[in-house]
Amino acid sequence: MLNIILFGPPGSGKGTQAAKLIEKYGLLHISTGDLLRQEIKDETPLGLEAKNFMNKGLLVPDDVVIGMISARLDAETEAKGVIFDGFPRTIAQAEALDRLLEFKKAPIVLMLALHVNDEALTERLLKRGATSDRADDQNEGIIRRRIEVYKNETSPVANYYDKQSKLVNIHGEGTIDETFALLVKELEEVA
Ligand code: B4P
Repeated sequence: MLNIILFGPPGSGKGTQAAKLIEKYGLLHISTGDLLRQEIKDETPLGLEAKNFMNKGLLVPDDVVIGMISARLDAETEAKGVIFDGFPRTIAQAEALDRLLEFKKAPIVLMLALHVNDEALTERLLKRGATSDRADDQNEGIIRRRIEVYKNETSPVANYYDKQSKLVNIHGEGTIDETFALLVKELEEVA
């Protein structure tokens, strides 16, 4: 199984590139952001809890997200591989994912980490906020907090996979197609 993590700060292109990669490689896309937004839309208890954190630019608690991923993976038996988008975002989530995949004997093959400077991230997210209903993209203060949370809580996850020799850094400041080409080049070596 080709299990891959697409990693990077908010606005670095994870969701955008995941959509293109699943089309090319026929992989399953699991985005914790999308799953959480669906829970919010459905007004489930999980969604109501998550909304409080997401609208402030904070991470949703690990136990909530890990439980959600575990249920999603259990429901999946046929996939050729999974692109994890926006997960794991903490070391606790990374350890939990390793345990879940060890059980399935299908470990993470690669972490592709997108790098984009803070100003470009803020600009991209404000642009999306102007045309979408995502509350977390509509306020510059909240966007800056998400970037800070990424630096403090999420970026150590890259070191976790680097120690397993699975981290590949990708320049993410080019166009969507340029970044896609860089990702494909890395994937061709393991696919
Ligand atoms: P996510 O849904 O993961 O959202 P995101 O990090 O903001 O990035 P996304 O993938 O949507 O956007 P992209 O960069 O593709 O998380 C939202 C919130 O959910 C988190 O803040 C947190 O509260 C919660 N959450 C999710 N997962 C969690 C977890 N595991 N643990 C705890 N909490 C969790 O695109 C952004 C914009 O940039 C788009 O408009 C796109 O068109 C544009 N863009 C992309 N690439 C571009 C390029 N190369 N050039 C120009 N524009 C580009």
